[in-house]
Amino acid sequence: MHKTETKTKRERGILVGCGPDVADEAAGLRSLDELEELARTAGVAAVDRVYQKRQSPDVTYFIGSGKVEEVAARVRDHEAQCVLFDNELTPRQVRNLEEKVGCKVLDRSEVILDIFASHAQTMEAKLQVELAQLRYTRPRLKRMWTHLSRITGQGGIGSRGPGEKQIETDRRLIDRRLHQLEMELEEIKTRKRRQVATRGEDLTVALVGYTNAGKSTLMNRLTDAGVYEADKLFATLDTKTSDFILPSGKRVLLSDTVGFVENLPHHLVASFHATLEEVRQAKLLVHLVDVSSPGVEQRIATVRHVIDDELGLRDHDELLVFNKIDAVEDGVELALLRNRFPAAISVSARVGTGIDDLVAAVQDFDDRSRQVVVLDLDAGDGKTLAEVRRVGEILDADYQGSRVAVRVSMPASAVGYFRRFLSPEFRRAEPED
Ligand SMILES: Nc1nc2c(ncn2[C@@H]2O[C@H](COP(=O)(O)OP(=O)(O)OP(=O)(O)O)[C@@H](O)[C@H]2O)c(=O)[nH]1
Ligand SMILES: [Mg+2]
Repeated sequence: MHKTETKTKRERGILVGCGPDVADEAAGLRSLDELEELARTAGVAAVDRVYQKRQSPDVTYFIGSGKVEEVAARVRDHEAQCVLFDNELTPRQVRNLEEKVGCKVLDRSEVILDIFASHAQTMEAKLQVELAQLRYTRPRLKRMWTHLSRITGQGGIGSRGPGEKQIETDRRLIDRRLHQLEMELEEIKTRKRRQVATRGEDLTVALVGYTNAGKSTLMNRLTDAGVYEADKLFATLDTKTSDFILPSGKRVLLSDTVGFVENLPHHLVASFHATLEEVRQAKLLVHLVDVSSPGVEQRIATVRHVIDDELGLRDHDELLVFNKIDAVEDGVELALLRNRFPAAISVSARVGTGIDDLVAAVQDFDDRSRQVVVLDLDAGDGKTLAEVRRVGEILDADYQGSRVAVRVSMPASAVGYFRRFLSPEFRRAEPED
């Protein structure tokens, strides 16, 4: 109840961005639009913005000292309570800036962290947010202490003694908690990995994409998951898995998960590895793109960068899907995009257009892909062995008395046919109804 109260009372904030050259300015301004959206989600109304073109950031303030004065003046004019920087700031820059502008200064990472903290619902999400917060806070302890000393009226610059000791203790406490969180999350990850291993006969698919692309809406269209969909950034922070059946009768386990955003702080992605475990284990990634948003290509690149580099899943198969085609005109821009990404499928998760094409593409992927499974057969069952040989390629066979464990690579779509021979680790955990 408290939360909604504070959320409705919006703080006023000034947005600040800084980029190197003219060519970059359009992207910089678009990024500021997104920061405004992030701010709105975090409960801050952006009342003004300042953008500076600058070759390299200033060590003391990030922006030039003249610009700092300008920001300070705007803070006074608008009676703003915070200044939000689109760029990553060092703890020292934050401290220097706060002194000059007279209100709190946050960078993009902190804004995103704030949203994550207020949207985290489940235990897993909460643990991950805490991990990200602590990882962010640890190198900034000094700044926090300095603030504290300023507020309490003692110390300030130069009185380092007790502060250092306090930082030492805090750092030790943080390290202990960090270790504990990492252990708990590792356990969750291991548990999930075990669950996924028992899904041998189903096709695992993960929905990935930029935040607000419509992943949860598509999830609800394809399955009866009933997940939360909303026109806000990072509405989903957990992974939810639900199923639907392909025309071939094969079951697809579809996972909806947290979205990505440009300049997503690295430590945040790292903290969400437990939640992203389903993405890691998926055979196919359905990469959903909101084509009604600005900077579509940039967003595609951002998501691919997170998947390839941050998560290290370069080898995963991707099916690119353009969403929200109901919200764009079928004009030049869409034609250019289709030209750039000819394999992409166009859908509207909200209206339902193109969903059949999407399902057909998933079916097609399944028909084309191969899977390695272990079948547990009666050594004398020549008929089944012959069938296995006909559809697949036997990699090795392990004879144990009258039984034989055959490791075989076969079309993924054929696995269901042999389901009663699948060795337990490849079988579905729950019984079929
Ligand atoms: N016009 C239109 N809007 C859509 C479509 N699909 C989703 N939306 C809207 O886009 C907004 C975001 O949808 P979500 O499904 O919550 O998006 P998400 O990708 O799960 O977002 P996060 O979980 O916040 O990352 C909602 O307001 C949806 O109603 C579509 O096909 N057309
Ligand atoms: Mg969602």
